[in-house]
Amino acid sequence: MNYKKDEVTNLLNTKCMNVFGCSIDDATEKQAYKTLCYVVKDLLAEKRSKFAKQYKEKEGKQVYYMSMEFLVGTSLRNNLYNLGMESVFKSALKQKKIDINSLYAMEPDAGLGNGGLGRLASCYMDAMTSLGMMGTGFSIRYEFGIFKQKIVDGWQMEFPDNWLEMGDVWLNRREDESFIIKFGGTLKEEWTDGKLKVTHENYQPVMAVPYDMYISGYDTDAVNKLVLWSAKSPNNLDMTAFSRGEYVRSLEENTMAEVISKILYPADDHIEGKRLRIKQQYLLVSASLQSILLKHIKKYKTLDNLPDKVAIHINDTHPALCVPELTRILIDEYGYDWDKAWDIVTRTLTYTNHTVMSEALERWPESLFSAELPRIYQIVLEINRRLVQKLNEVYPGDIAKIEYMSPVAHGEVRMANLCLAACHKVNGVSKLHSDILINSIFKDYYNIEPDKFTNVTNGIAYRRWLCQSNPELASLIKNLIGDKFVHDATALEGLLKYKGDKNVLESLQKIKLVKKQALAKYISHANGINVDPSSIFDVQIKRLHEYKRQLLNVLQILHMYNVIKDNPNADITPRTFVFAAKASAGYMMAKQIIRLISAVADLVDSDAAVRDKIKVVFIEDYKVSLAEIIIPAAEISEQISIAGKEASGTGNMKLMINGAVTLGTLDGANVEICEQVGKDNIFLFGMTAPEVEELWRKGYNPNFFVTPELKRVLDMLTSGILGTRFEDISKSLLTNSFGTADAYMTIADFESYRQAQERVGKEYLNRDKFTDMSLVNIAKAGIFSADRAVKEYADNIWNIKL
Ligand code: 7GP
Repeated sequence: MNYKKDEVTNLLNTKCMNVFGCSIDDATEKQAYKTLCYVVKDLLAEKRSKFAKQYKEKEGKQVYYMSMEFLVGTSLRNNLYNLGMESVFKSALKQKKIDINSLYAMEPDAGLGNGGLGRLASCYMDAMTSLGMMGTGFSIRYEFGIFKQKIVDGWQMEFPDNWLEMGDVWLNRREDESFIIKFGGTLKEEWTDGKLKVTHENYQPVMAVPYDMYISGYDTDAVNKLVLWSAKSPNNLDMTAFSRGEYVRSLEENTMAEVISKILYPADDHIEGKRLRIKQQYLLVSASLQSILLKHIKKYKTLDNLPDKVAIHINDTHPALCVPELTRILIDEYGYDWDKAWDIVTRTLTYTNHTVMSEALERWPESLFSAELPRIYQIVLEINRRLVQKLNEVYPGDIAKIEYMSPVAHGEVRMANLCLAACHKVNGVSKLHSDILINSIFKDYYNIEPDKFTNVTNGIAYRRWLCQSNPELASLIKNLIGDKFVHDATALEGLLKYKGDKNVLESLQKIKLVKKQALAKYISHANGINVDPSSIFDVQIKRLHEYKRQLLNVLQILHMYNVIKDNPNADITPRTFVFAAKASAGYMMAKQIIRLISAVADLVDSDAAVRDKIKVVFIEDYKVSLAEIIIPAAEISEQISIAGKEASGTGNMKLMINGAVTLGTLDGANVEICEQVGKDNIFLFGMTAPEVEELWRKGYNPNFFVTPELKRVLDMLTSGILGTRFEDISKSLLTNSFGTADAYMTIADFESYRQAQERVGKEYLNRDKFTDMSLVNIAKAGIFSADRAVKEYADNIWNIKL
């Protein structure tokens, strides 16, 4: 968009006057922030309306991306950048003595997600828009997003995240496009004219009210929408109860309804089978599908062509109720018979799996499911009956297999099986992960319908993670290879010709130092610790989970501590270990590990012989906007999950494109990162996925893998040297009563990790060689762009021509 400074000033003044009754000169900082957001939102609205009109005329196919999570982060800078208007706004505001950065700093993160899965959804919205696709995201307008984390005496404490206070500036409420969602109740069945009619009675109605958030893309005519549903009681107040003086009861029903969209469940890679959660899921699915179908029928006067015009994507199993709900709407509301409805359902829906962790596979007790969603339950039973009939033909008499594949069995409804049975495409999120899906957990489905399964390796919105978070690096790259990479990330390969170029390496080092200084400043402010920007910045930032093995990292730090204690002159390259991670609120072991990290940080810091060599920092409240500060400063990217468990990882890609070198196992997308950069430009260690499997098969006893160095470290967990005795952690690693100790093979991989860390320290000393590695990582990161990933979804999964 092309606006001059004066025009921008006018826009700001008019908006400020309209909303706050004062000119921008007299606005408070909060008013200035809101004014700026409203102006940007208006610009997006204008673009959106043009885009939607053009699109309507084309009658192309569009995608609806259903996800219980979108980890949007902040939008202001991203929108201005994408509109190409950052500098004109900056200077217009500067003229009014307002620093745009201080307005950026006021924006809260929209933390409507937990971690990788939610952030991926947001990266894909960005990419769809940048590619000019018509794509709509659907989720829930949680009043409280992912909790705010504080660390008190080493313990994680959770506090509510009231993001709407300043974050609602981006939302447009569209009350008149609300839908009623029916919970509970009973079913009445009647036969009329040889047809069974099911009526849902005595249900509790809840109104789903949509709020739109515009999603911008880079240098594109497109503006897309993320639609967030909020739950509301359809009856405002029970006036009879109110007039009888029963104020509280009169409000009760409202509160019961509204609680559905109150808060995001803070669990990732595992589930909480709670009643409220299934209600959230059904609210999302039912409201979104009702809205999609209504729009479709208005435009095309039929739903027969739904699969030709619409792809509905199920982001992990959380929105898996799309399967029975779409079937229900087609049958109950639009009069389709089963076969025709099922044909439309299967050709419209697609599904991505994001984890192989068994505790994350969603299953609902049949009793809860049928009580909350009686009609949906009935449809699920019918899907199940028909499927079992079919499977009996394919696997006659193999009851165990058929049961394993069934959506309903052993008193449970299993959401993944529902998706596998209904969706015409199913994908994993990295080559290794997709292979594991077809060779193990989804093997039986793969055997009957191999063409259904495919892979799309994850990608990131790299313009946010590189160009916006690290403008210094982006501008160096522009000077070296031009700006093609801003549209096409694979152009970054052009950097390879600067391998070994002293000047370029020096510039890269300078930029890294600037970003490390910025992070050091943040740390000093947030943690009151001074870290040395010339030390290696070694970061592990991700959700806290045992499979991700933050514990392996800490144990190795304790080992380094011992090495320095034994020999204060030991040849150790100074290192700053940075951790940031939220633990799910009820996950005790994860919380203990955070406590251990804090204890190790204190131990190291209290020791004069050690603290100049190593520093350990746990930065609290990890979130998108914090990642944007940490990632550009990182030099070592810790991706150390046990092989076979991290579906892909996306932090690994963000770190790589900022020049961090991966220290990792051959897990998830690390495998493909290694393919890209070659073994010389990554620090690999540990068992491979097949080796892990083999060791489990043979029987794993961690006690056989404890080296003398490790023994010393493990003893420290319980000796009292850390202030607290970490008995639980020690037991989880070593007590092998039922062959269950060390479920993530931290001990088996320790020695190999220790050696890899030693290599890191040594190789860093040759700064030019290390920076060369860093350069190769940046150059080879292009393939991990979300633009590439979304193109693959469009081509192979959604069947959308770009
Ligand atoms: C994550 C995976 O753990 C991570 O490896 C992957 O990169 C990311 O999804 C995006 O595909 N999974 C989750 O965040 C999650 O909650 C359980 O999965 C449903």
